[in-house]
Amino acid sequence: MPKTVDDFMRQVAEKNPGETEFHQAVREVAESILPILPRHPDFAQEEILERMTEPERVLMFRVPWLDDSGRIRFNRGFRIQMNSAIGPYKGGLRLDKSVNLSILKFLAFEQVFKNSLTTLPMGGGKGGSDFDPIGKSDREVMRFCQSFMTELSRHIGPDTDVPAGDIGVGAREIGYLFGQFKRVKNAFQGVLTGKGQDWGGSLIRPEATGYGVVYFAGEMLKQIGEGIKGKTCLVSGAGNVAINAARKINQLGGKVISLCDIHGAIYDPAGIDEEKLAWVEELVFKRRGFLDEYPARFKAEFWPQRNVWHIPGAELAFPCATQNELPLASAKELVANGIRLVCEGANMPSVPEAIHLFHESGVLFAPGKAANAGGVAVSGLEMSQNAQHLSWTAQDVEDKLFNIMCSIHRTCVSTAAKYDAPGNYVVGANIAGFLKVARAMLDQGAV
Ligand code: 2IT
Repeated sequence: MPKTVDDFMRQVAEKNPGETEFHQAVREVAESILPILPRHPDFAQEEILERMTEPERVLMFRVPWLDDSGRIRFNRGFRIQMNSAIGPYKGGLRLDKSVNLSILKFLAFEQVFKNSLTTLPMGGGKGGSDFDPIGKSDREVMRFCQSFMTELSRHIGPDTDVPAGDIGVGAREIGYLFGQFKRVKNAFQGVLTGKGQDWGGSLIRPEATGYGVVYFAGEMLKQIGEGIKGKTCLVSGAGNVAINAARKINQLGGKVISLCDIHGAIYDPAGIDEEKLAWVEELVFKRRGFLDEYPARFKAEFWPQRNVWHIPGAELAFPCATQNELPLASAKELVANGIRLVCEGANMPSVPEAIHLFHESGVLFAPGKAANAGGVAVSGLEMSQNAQHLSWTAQDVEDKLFNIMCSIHRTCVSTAAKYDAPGNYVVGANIAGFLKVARAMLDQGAV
């Protein structure tokens, strides 16, 4: 008798009490995988899905640092080494005050399936800290990163675990982390991705997640004989993913009318073109400012403490901010306003009820683990370049990124069709991501 999703989730919840985001991510996968286990009795017999929900290793550590006044501060550091069946652990580091064990386990779990979909040999991991970078000086961020890496350096390596950026970790933080790793290990190694271009980074890595999301949406639209050109788009977020998704939408002839951050949303009906995006990029990453400055510079409306989903007039939506940023009420607004496609740039931005509504309403929907895989895919390409001690041109990397996104899209479509859920990208991504890892786990025995 196959387990029901509720039975399966009861066990997961008992073993991981209170970890609501982790439960949410596991349930979504279990809903896709449990129904297919009768077709793959080995996977059920060997408890593959059950084992996948148990991290191979969880590291939690104290991160002490001195603030600018000389006062001692400390945060909690984490690295979840979730699954190494198909390659070294790979996944970002997040610095945000919301970080806790549940958030990082959900992200690490998602990363396993996402990395499997990229076609590259990468296992899944995630890490970070509840350190809040907002309002911290450069020097404080540096001291934090150095302390964090002093501990993390014992547990990572180019063939073991290769972290990268995520929310709150960009070029600046990767630089400080890399410098400290090199110092304590006396080794110049490709142990992080997202590095600076002068010291082992890959061209297009900063753009990759956002570009990949839009390439994926383009492939979805191609299926119905359409494209990005001429489409009005809602984008949420104002970080690396949102900015570069907006940039690619512009390049492909679409129009972006929104962005948002922790203080609120902007609505710019004329379109957020490349000049405006360059200004936002400088605001966010150089001046460390917020979008409430936008209307003083460009003609736009600013809604304090609102998300972007109530804004009418768009056909495509790209949630590129954070988990659960798109609640059911917002999904209802999107559907009522005639949205036709939702393509996730963030990890798990749509709540399960929102995804359900999109499916019911005939809205094309792509989950983050497929649509935002371009970021980690180009991280994989950065690892290849490091291993070969050479670097590819921007055009080379972008062509490879495009081909990988097309391949992920094809895999989702064909897998969904094969397992009786045609057009369902959630089912396609979950099953395809699962199968490769599951086969590897089966081959490798009880480890
Ligand atoms: O969510 C993600 O895929 C990332 N934060 C990027 C991970 C990576 O290793 O590039």
